[in-house]
Amino acid sequence: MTSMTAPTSSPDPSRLLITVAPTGAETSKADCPQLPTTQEELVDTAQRCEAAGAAMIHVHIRDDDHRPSLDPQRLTDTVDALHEQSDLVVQLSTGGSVHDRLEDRLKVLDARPDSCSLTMGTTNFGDDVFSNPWGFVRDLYQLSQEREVVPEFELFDLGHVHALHRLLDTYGLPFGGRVHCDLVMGVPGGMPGTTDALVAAVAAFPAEVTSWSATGIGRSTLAVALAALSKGGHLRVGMEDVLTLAKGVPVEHNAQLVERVVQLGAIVQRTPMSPDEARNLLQTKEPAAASRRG
Ligand code: KMH
Ligand code: ZN
Repeated sequence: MTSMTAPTSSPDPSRLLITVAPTGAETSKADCPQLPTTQEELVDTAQRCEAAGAAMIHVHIRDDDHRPSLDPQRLTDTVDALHEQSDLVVQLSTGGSVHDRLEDRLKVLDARPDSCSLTMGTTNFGDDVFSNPWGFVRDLYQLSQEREVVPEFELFDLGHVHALHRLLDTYGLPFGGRVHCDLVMGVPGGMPGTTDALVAAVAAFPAEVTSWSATGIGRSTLAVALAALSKGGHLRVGMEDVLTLAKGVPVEHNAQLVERVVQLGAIVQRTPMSPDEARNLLQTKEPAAASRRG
């Protein structure tokens, strides 16, 4: 894989990749009944968010009791259902929940997603620890190269940006040759959701980075979105990261968060990318014809 070179075509700067992260692993269905946790709810979310302007979905699944799950069959069924019933680029979380075992997180790639999240280091995560030791990062990266799954590098801290330099220098470019990052900002334990932190992280990116998005947790969501837009980045939004539209106003459907950033993008003359444009940007592998909506 080290022989891959980055494609040279430059993406259209007026296009905006919107990724929706609708569920996450940290909020309970009991606390937030509108959180999409069943396959039916996830498909509805994908369809409504695609109609609203999203091009990629970052997926965490739940079990029959709505608890976070990495069940291999359920992951495969979810990827297939999303491919069959939406056009979105399907990105599976390999982060899972803070309680998931590293070996189970590696098996996520068996479900053959288009993309997978790949967090570049261990982070304090509120009162918990989100564990990503170097050996795990390396193994997951090499597995993504073998399985031809495009990673999205999740950067929770400036040190994660430095670790990305080390990874690319040592193991070469990802499958497809593009390097796409997502700054996850405002996690208690990671970098703050501020313009200053975003500018510092972007300035430290390796030269190989071809595209990036950002998301701010909780109240930092709008500050991070505005900072990312002003630096030419893309956006991730969703109930994994924020549960209110304003103080005391709960999100009722993830599509509302997508619609809001479509409006922000319009102010700076950025229009939402289609899923096919996102596939081209990220150079994902074409899903098997049978499993992709025709
Ligand atoms: N649930 C967090 C501990 C990812 O999806 O890759 C990790 C997370 C990152 O959400
Ligand atoms: Zn996630």
